[in-house]
Amino acid sequence: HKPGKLVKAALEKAVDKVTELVNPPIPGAPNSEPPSLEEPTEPRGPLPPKPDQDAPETVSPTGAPTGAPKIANAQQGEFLTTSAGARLYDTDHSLKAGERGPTLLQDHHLREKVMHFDHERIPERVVHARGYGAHGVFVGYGTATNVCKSAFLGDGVETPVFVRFSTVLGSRGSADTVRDTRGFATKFYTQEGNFDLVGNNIPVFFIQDGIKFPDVIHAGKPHPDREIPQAQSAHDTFWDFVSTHTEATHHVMWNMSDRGIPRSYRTMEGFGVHTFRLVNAEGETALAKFHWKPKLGVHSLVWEEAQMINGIDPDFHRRDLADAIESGAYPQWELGLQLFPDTPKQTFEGIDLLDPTKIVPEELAPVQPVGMLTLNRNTTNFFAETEQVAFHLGNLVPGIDVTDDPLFQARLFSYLDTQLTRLAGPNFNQIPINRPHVPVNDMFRDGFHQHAVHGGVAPYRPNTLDGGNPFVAKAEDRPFVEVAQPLPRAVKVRQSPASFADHFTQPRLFWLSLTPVEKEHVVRAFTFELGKCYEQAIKERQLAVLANVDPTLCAEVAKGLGLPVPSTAARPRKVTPSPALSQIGQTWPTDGRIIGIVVDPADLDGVRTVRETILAGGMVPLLIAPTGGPIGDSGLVAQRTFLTARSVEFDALLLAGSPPPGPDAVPARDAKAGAPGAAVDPRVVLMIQECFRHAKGIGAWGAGRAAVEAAGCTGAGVVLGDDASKVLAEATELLKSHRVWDRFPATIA
Ligand code: HDE
Repeated sequence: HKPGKLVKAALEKAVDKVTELVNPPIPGAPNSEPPSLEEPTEPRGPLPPKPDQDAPETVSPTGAPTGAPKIANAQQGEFLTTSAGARLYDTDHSLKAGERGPTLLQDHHLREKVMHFDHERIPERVVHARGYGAHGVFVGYGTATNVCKSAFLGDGVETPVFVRFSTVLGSRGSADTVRDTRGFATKFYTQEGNFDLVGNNIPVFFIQDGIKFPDVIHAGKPHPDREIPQAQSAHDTFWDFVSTHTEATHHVMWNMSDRGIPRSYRTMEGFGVHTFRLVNAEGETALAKFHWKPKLGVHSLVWEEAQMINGIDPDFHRRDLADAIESGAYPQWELGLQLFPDTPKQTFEGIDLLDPTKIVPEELAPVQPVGMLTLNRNTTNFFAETEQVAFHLGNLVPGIDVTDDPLFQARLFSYLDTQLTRLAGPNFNQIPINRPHVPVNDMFRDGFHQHAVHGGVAPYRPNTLDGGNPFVAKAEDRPFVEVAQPLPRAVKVRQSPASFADHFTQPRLFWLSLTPVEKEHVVRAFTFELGKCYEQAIKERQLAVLANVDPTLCAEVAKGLGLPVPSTAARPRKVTPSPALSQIGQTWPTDGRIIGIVVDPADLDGVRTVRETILAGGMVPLLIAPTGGPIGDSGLVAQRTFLTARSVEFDALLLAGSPPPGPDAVPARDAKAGAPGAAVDPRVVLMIQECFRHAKGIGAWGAGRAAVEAAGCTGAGVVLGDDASKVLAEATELLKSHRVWDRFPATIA
């Protein structure tokens, strides 16, 4: 046993390896070779970034362009190094006293590698932890200039943006399609500094005063004893809170509607929620609410579908957004303004504009388009961009100011404060994704994670030593100036205005504006959520709240829960419905919609034509075959197999054949030999039945019709024919209305 010899041998081996690595000529050229399954043995230039990805704008920590190349493929250069730049010869073996000996403390690379890994995670956002972002551009129409002097709203002005969508309650690794509110936060990198519009997909909020935010979030988050349930409101603490805190009722109505389970981020509206104060070049003010209107319309999942997706594809929404951008189907939203005169009362048609639990129906104040947002670039690095982006309502530009909405005011504190823990210090605006695209001269110095090397000696004002720089801007230099808003004579109180006490008129307005199918979904959502509560008293109290909204709603939910209708029901208030709140009744573009096509390799008639027509129509065909690989000798390739496909991935399903059970099929429980359906793969039968239950268009031609018959699905939205193109045309027509609404039982008037 001679350890000295062993160490020597290991050293010799290592030296050989280093010589091997250092000596060969380094090609450095971009990798143009075909992909190889072998591990590369020589250093080579970095792979080019994907065309739809690009690193954030490279500007210095003070915002000036550096001229440096974008670091799209950072750290994929030729040699692995330590963080101090020393080249490494081995990263797979720790330095040991002999092959079987103890690890040496001397091993800097081991310690550094593990140390860095140990600290890779930062605290997730306390709310909106799960999110997904993308880059894009906002183009102003110039239509807002009479009310708002912000340069980015000017005609044709292009402003880079970063948008982060999110759920509220779930933690970072939770699923996308839970029932929840969605965040819709936009950072505009304008020429007058960053403007952050940090909104939601629901136009009202749970609370009227920011001091209640910890309460509502503590109630909605999982129970503190067992940390169950994750990412949902279907539990006792949530309903305990909202049933006793009736100002949440309006928001809860939206959550329990189809808005709580969007089909896609691309098909969600966005709302600034609060009323903002706009200022024009003449100094005149107006009150305004911001709206994002998706070009594809507002569409949702159905509850069973949403629940299935959470298991089958928890990344459903982020995948959908990234795929759409990658394929060039850039999602678009039009920014619109509802405008109101800035009167001392700050109300409009009797609606208190400072109350964030109230909307102003679009029929009373139309949404006026002021610009278009297009998301056209995926992130290069999720952590660097989506995780590190820090939005803040105080990031305002000339022309847009706050109001005294007490929720808005509290948020102005929270969004700076939270970053101190999450991004570990006060220099988070130096992180590339947060940097403005204009010069920054903030005179803030030092602090954790300071990236700037500030020159000069006088970071104070007034100074003479640095030539008096930086100077404060004069009016013509377009500084941000707070509106000199006169305040009424007041006393300091912990109270809300009387108008904030009406918690039921608008929830009723929302309910009455829905179609019967949408109402049915609201009833089922309430019944599901309350059905998940254990405490009887909570269910009864929430029924009493619903009785104040609408007697039918209350009675239907009570029926589902098996509880009596409360005797306290108030007399229904008179409200005028707002049809604009319903998601049903129009037709929309079908861009980026996904159509599954079940293919029987033995019978491929029409498949190619149908696939090409779908592509030409801007939709996405997905071929589903019994096994992977090429489909017969058609030249087509299966994108899904009966094992990997599930109905929830498609917006419509076409059947080009009735494939018999594939090699890995497990017979359906009720598929007795000889029974109809036994001849068709049971997973295909299931796919058809699920699409049918979820009111999706189903089309079949030729032999495919036998599969639909085997599934026992007939009636509205099931298109059977002999001509593939005709069947597709009809199915696409159905898709324009999003779902085959007639298929849902309409039991509520
Ligand atoms: Fe937020 N909210 N919020 N919020 N919020 C945060 O900020 C907070 C509210 C919204 O993608 C946090 O950076 C308080 C309304 C979105 O990064 C935190 C109050 C609306 C996002 C915070 C509210 C929102 C956040 C957590 C009551 C819709 C995600 C991490 C006064 C208009 C932004 C962070 C992103 C994030 C606090 C109310 C939307 C803790 C105290 C109302 C979309 O600062």
